[in-house]
Amino acid sequence: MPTVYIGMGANLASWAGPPEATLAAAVSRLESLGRVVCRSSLYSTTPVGLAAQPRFTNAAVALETELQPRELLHELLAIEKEFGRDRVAGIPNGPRTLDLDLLLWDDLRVSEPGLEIPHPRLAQRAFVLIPLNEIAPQIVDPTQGKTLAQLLYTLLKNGEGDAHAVVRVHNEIWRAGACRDVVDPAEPLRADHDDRHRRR
Ligand code: PH2
Ligand code: MG
Ligand code: MG
Repeated sequence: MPTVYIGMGANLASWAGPPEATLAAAVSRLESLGRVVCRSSLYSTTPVGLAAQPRFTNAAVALETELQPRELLHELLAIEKEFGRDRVAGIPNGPRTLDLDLLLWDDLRVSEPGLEIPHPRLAQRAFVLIPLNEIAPQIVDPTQGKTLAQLLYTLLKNGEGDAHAVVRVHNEIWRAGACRDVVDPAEPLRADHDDRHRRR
């Protein structure tokens, strides 16, 4: 089944509570779209693009789903709305109750109005790459031909390494779990060349 990586972010409270509670509740909603196979830790991150706003809470999850890209995008926008996201009143890069971004979808590349996969700013954003690298360091970004670990290394080397920019936080409400905790019974049956990048 296809695996989709989704970036999550919030810096305003929603009806579910503070950002970390919103992200936890949003994962429960994502479970209705497929199977959430792993989730990163929570991170407190310095706002990028517009400085005068609260710090963000960011995370990344992997979702196995049979939905098509447009269908999933539609569902993600609906979930954002459920948690109070107002795209009409909101300002670009501004504060929000919930942001759900399609980051990667296996080897798929889509460039259409309103839908771009991989996410076009993936490699420039530590608040995306650090959580994503935590759950999927070996995944290859098909536009760059590089693993997430390589992209993160390059980003940090180029001076995006501010210690306060992306800080891992612990919260009881959130249960992090890397993909390697998930046992895939089909794994040993896959052809070796297919398997090589997945081995852990
Ligand atoms: N999202 C943005 C703009 N800036 N900054 C941080 N730290 N985290 C975000 O999720 C974020 C941002 C637009 O989607
Ligand atoms: Mg978004
Ligand atoms: Mg975003």
